[in-house]
Amino acid sequence: MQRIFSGIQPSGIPTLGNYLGAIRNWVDLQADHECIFCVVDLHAITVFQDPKVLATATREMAAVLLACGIDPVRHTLFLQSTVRAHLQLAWIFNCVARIGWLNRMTQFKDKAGKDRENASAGLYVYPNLMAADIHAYHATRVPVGEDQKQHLELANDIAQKFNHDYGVEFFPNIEPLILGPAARVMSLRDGSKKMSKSDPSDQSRINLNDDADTISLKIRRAKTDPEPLPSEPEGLVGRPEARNLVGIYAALVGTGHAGVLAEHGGKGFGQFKQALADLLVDKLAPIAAEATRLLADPAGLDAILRQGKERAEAIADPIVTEAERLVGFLRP
Ligand code: AQP
Repeated sequence: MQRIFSGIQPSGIPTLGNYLGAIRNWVDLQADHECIFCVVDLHAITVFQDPKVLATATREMAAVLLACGIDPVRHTLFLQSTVRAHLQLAWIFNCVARIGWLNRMTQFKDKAGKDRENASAGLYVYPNLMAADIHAYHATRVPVGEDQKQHLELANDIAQKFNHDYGVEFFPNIEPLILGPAARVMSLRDGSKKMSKSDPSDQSRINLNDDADTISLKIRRAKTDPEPLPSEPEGLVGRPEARNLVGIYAALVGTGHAGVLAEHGGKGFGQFKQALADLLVDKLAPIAAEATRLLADPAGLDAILRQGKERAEAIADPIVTEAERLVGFLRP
């Protein structure tokens, strides 16, 4: 059975984008993989987080993951900062990765924006920590959204250079799994921007804890154009907002764009948005209800995360100890 590792930042409430691009696939992968899922709080602080907000968001993220169907009994769910092996290996990888490689990372450029000099050093070396997250478990498959592919290529480059420099075959090659028909969900306010949990506008996204009224209102207010829906996918070219809403619908019902347009082509957005909102409420309301139930029992949630930490350490500690030995660190 192949080992999967994947993480999500507690940088806000998880969104519909996180759900369709990542979490939903994680749930399915549990059937035939050994899965390690992590709330990556170390990654979250590469951009300043208010400590109280971070603590709350970390709990909420864990609850939502469980509510979506992550199984903490058969698989492993834990908080990244509780397993020190991530940091130990990340430092080694900071010394293996080349500055030129990091300079090519488009996500750093996107996240740092124009004021690059003022971005944290952590944001710059974030891909090295991500490589350590995966390699600390010798995971071979990583389900990610399209936007993370470049970081996985870097993780493979780091592994190869480590193996080459130390004359070993220690870290395996990682295979990205880009799954699902809606690999990239876009902002409800701007079809050219990805839906993000840290977007300053709450109206740009559907949060997985939004109630039915909020979901309906956000979809009603979602940006569109004045034309009715086309009856063929080609008609979505140059209409990013329409394409996004059709893509979300398609991902939820499990058909392609063509299937959705065969049913809804020719309709105005008023009618289509109502159908989409109903579908979203149907799929997401049970998740929000279960997350609320889990959050009402903080001790129960902590126990699940502590068990996850112990299981994660049992795998990662021996691997990272061996990496340290290969590097030449003494353990007198
Ligand atoms: N809009 C999206 N469409 C599809 N997949 C998405 N993912 C994120 N946004 C979308 C996927 O969710 C996983 C977890 O992401 P993350 O939290 O580690 O970081 P992110 O990609 O930066 O997600 P956000 O929501 O945009 O967070 P912030 O706002 O903090 O930057 C990843 O597999 C990602 O591809």
